[in-house]
Amino acid sequence: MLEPSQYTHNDFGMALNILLAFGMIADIFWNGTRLSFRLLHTSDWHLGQQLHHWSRQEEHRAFLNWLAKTLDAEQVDALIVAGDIFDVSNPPASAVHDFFQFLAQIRAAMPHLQVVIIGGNHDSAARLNSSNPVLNPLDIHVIGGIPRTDQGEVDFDRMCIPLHGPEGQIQAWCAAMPFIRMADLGTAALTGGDTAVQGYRDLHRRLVDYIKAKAAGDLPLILTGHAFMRGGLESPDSERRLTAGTLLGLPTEIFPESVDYIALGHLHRPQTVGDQEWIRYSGSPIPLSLAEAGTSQSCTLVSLGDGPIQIQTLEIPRHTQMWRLPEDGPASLETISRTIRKLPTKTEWQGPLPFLELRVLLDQPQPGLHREIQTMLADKAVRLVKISPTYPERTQTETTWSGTRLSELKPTQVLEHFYQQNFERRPDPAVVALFEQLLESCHQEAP
Ligand SMILES: [Mn+2]
Repeated sequence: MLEPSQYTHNDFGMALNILLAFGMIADIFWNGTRLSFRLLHTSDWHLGQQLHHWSRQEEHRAFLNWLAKTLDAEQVDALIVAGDIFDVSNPPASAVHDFFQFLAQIRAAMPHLQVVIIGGNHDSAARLNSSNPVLNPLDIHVIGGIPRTDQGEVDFDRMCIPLHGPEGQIQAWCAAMPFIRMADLGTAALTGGDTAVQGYRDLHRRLVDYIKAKAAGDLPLILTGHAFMRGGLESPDSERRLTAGTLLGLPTEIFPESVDYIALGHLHRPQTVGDQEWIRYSGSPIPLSLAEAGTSQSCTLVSLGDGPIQIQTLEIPRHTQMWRLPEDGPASLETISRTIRKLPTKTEWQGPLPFLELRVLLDQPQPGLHREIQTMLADKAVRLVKISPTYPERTQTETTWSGTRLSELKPTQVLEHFYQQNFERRPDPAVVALFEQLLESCHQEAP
């Protein structure tokens, strides 16, 4: 027979065990219902970019440091970089170094973080893919261009990436669609219009169908891509315009409806596509042109779980200021020189020297202007990017390029000027679109 005290002890012990077991079940259930997966979406880093010959490396490094800290602080499970990792297909060694340095840094600091990187129109697909033998085993997935099997078929399996939670279980799937080149769609798509749209739609649908067939259960599906969507707010000084055949901008109907979040790259200003919150451009992490100086840069943090998807933008601190002076528009040289006098000197200023654009109102081109302004700026804490002249008496339609450097013009502007001179009218939009397509293929074929 049991002693009363022992009996009481056992009784309590059993009750405690039952409570604990119940608690564990409740905990599993509770955690199960609030299970969430966090991904961070960024794009268009353009590592190696120069702003009118000024290096952006310091800004890029500051961003990558901020990103590494943010991934850790926000307990992110997957990082998605939606194309244009590098500014050019053959980036400088210093940019490639910074890219690998960053990947090594986050791999060491966050062992469970997964990384998905797709190629953009500025990237060389082959060059990005070349690091895969080293990066893949580290759970860093690089899809430089549309992968193909030995038989030349699209390799959907390579574009379909399971995303794991901290405990290793699959919590979401990523459909990683790199920038689609016209050659990926076949010759029929070159005519543009519906055939091209059909080509894009087919590729996305087949990829999503492939994942649905492979994935067990009803897990969130994220799609990442690099494309110009119709109605998007462009930043023409830093983006190379993308056309699909003669089509400018793709409709959202190319994406299957069953996707939970679409992480896009290409446009440099953060924006949603139409009013669809879940189809989004994260934008570039630094302003890539003077025109983007007034836009703030951000990354997108997405939480996926059983409840509705949660989207949050994380503003990226501006490392280097970008001044476009005078702020209220072009002004006379006299006003400009007053503006310059008010600028801080190098001894007064702390931190990176701001970039400067000066907007000058001129009656006629002034050959010595650049030198004159540089003399005025000698001890000022700025890096002169550009002097933008405006001639008030000229009409908007008249194009005059005296004093304009060829490097300041877009190839399309040169075409338009040439066309105007030879045919005395503006080129047809279809001609411009074909020219842009030709230009894009030249960029892609560059080594
Ligand atoms: Mn870009």
